[in-house]
Amino acid sequence: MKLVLAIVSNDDGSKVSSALTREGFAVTKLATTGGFLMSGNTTFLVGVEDEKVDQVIEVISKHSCKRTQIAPSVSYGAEMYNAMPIEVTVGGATIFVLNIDRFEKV
Ligand code: 2BA
Repeated sequence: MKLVLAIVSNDDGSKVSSALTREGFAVTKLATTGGFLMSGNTTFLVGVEDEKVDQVIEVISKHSCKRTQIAPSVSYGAEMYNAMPIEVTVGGATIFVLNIDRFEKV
């Protein structure tokens, strides 16, 4: 079994969530914040059998758009640098696939 952990833009969160649910996957959504832009994004946890991982990634990528965003200032840890605004490309989705040693529902 694998855990697919996918970070998507808040703008795509509902579409991704609906599509995964429609395809029959169990999904948990977390409200998260990107460390660089400090803006909200959505993180999905999807536990699936190994052979379904590619299908999950396909659904997520189909509904996650690449977009450009302006980072008004650059933050590194607690310090904030008022540098020139820079344009960054965000998404579609940042996806991690983790091995699951054990899965229980009790
Ligand atoms: P943020 O950390 O807010 O990053 C937003 C976008 O800013 C990134 O898009 C990337 O294009 C740019 N960026 C991030 N860190 C940067 C840096 N140190 N210098 C210059 N540009 C930087 P994505 O790569 O598509 O990432 C979207 C969101 O996915 C991130 O939001 C973060 O929440 C998450 N993420 C991306 N890579 C990650 C990783 N390796 N580990 C954990 N979370 C990650």
